[in-house]
Amino acid sequence: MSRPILVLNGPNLNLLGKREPHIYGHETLADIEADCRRTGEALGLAVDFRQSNAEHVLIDWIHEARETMAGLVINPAGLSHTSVSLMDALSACAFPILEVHISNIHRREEFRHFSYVSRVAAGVICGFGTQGYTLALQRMARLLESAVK
Ligand code: CA2
Repeated sequence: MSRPILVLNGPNLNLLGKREPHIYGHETLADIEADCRRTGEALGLAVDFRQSNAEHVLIDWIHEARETMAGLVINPAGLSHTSVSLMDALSACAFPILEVHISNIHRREEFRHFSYVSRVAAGVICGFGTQGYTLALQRMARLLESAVK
């Protein structure tokens, strides 16, 4: 049985669809999870989808993922721009890491233009709305396929 892909969501993403739809759209995190599951099934990838508002919980899940997951898709939310600790946890992972942002962070405030996570990610998707998650899963399938060849 092959390992699942962990899809991790950082602080405040539980509010998606409930506030600021002009930036993040109308889809809720549950809608995104359903999209990821559908896409994962089509790609033959099991998806483990999680969200936490706590940095230490995200870091603990990343540590655990090192032994249990095949890859990581992460929307680190605001922690992208601030967390050396999250970057350090990610840098200890051997599997592919893909970073997703729903909004185009480069069109927004200057402080969102830099991401610590991008330094350790194999790729970054931003500004594609919630579709970015399923695009990342497609890319993950391709990366894992070429890794076994
Ligand atoms: O565009 C993204 O996906 C972000 O990662 C979202 C983060 C933001 O800090 C990043 O700069 C870009 C914010 C997540 C909070 O989402 C909310 C959703 C609805 C209402 C309030 C916050």
